[in-house]
Amino acid sequence: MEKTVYLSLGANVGDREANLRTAIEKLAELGEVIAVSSFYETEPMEFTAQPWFLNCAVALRTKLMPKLFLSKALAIEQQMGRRRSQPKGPRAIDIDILLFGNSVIHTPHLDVPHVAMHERRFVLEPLAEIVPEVRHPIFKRTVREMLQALPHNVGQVRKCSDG
Ligand code: PH2
Ligand code: MG
Ligand code: MG
Repeated sequence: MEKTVYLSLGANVGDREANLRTAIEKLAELGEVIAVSSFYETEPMEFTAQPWFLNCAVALRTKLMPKLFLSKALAIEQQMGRRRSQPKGPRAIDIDILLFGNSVIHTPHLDVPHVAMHERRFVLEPLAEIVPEVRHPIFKRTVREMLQALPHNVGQVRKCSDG
């Protein structure tokens, strides 16, 4: 069965825009890319002593099961030179699964919905641009509602170009 998966992509090392575009091209091999948000310049969150990120959201129709999709997304990160040193630190590319249809998945290597998506402006703002009405399967809130509920002062994001 085909499902729509929503992804958050981020880069803050190297040519950030080229990295996002390369990742989107590679993701197109895992299914049909149906929407890409604008690219957003975003303030680093959680681990703050690092360069600003470029983030975007992607919607993709896929026949792959979540675990296989995850391993292929991680393989793309590896191919693109991602090395895990500092947790939440600088990276050439990060591909995070936000939502996988309406699935709720809790395993040691994969949690869907993404556990922090509702707290992150750098995730919700791009996602709201492409699918404001999609609903979080646990909180039952739409992306737009989650974005509106964020405190105004956390995590600056600036829209820069179309994805
Ligand atoms: N990713 C993180 C931690 N902090 N901050 C921004 N602005 N964008 C990110 O993609 C990001 C982050 C962990 O993956
Ligand atoms: Mg991440
Ligand atoms: Mg990640």
